[in-house]
Amino acid sequence: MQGLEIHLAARPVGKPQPGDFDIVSVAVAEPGPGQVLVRNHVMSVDPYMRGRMNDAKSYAPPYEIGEPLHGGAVGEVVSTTVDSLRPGDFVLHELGWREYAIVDASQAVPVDPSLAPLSAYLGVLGMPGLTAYVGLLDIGSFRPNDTVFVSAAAGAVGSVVGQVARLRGAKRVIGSAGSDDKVRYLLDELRFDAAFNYRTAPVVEQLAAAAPDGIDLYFDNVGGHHLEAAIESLTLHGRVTVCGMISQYNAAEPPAAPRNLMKVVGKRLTIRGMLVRDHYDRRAEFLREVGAWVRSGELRYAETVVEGLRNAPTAFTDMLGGANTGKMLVSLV
Ligand code: NAP
Ligand code: FER
Repeated sequence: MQGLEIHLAARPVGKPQPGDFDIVSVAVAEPGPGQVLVRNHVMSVDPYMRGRMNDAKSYAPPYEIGEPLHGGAVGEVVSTTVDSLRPGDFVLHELGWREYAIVDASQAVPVDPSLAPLSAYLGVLGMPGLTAYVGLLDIGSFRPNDTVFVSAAAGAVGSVVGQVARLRGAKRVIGSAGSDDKVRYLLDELRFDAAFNYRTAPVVEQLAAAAPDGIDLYFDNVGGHHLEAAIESLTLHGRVTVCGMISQYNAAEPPAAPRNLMKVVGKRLTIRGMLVRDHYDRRAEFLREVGAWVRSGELRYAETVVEGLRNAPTAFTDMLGGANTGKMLVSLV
């Protein structure tokens, strides 16, 4: 039996191009001792993958040229050499970007398709949802009555940040996004108090108008002018969770902003970075609270699903450009 996988052909310069990826047909192997063969049903494309395509030392090692890419995926166990996993079981694992994966059973987390759709384990109830939950509550020290601003607010992480803030009793939740449709989605579906399209006018002006009394907490997914604007609007002792800076992931030049970091001093701001890998001890609590809101419909989520492994590189590049509302996913069956 043959299966397709996506290899890194070349390190992208700027925005990834189709030639940076190879689509390769390989023979599907049998699982060795302690392994399972998984047929992937759905895989994730995530912003951090852009960083791993560069040959730069970072918190995660670079992808290798000529090797398959990897990342979160959910699939069905086809054959197994272990007693703990049976054919037909569904598992979450880290060998996406391929139709079939040989996964060490120790690296395969069983998921229950009757509790939530398989895709949810890669988004709202998965790594991005946990990032939002921990980043808001623990890293950002969210308190009821805070005014919260989140960028990339219509995305996988941002949409959970804004809704958890609302459900936990924020005074005001403000989001920014890159299209008028996304702004409408934030206001009408996710019930943000205010939202704006950062492409239509300077962020600093739109944020000041949306938050006349300032913001207490900024959840940064974007960096650059968004961070600069947030520093302007933050109140005394305000807090920033630095989750990501996607405006820089394809950039070849250092960012032009923020230029106002000295205001961190006078305002006594706290700016704290985070990596979700440090916080899996919070997963059970996260699933309890956010899972209940998802089941009750109080917390909504969207997915943008691209079909077929061949389209995964385009899905990835389009996600970096803002084509997704909610989590960007690739379905493989
Ligand atoms: P996402 O928000 O679902 O998708 C990325 C979005 O970023 C796009 O849809 C686009 O939406 C926006 N974007 C792209 N370029 C932009 C720019 N120049 N300015 C403003 N917005 C831009 O992705 P996600 O998975 O939820 O990730 C969101 C952020 O969280 C990223 O920075 C990611 O690296 C970070 N993250 C960090 C951790 C951690 O552990 N630290 C874990 C997960 C994610 P628009 O249409 O609104 O532009
Ligand atoms: C991202 C997704 C995940 C990201 C970072 C992570 C900064 C971190 C994962 C980890 O904890 O290793 O988009 O961007």
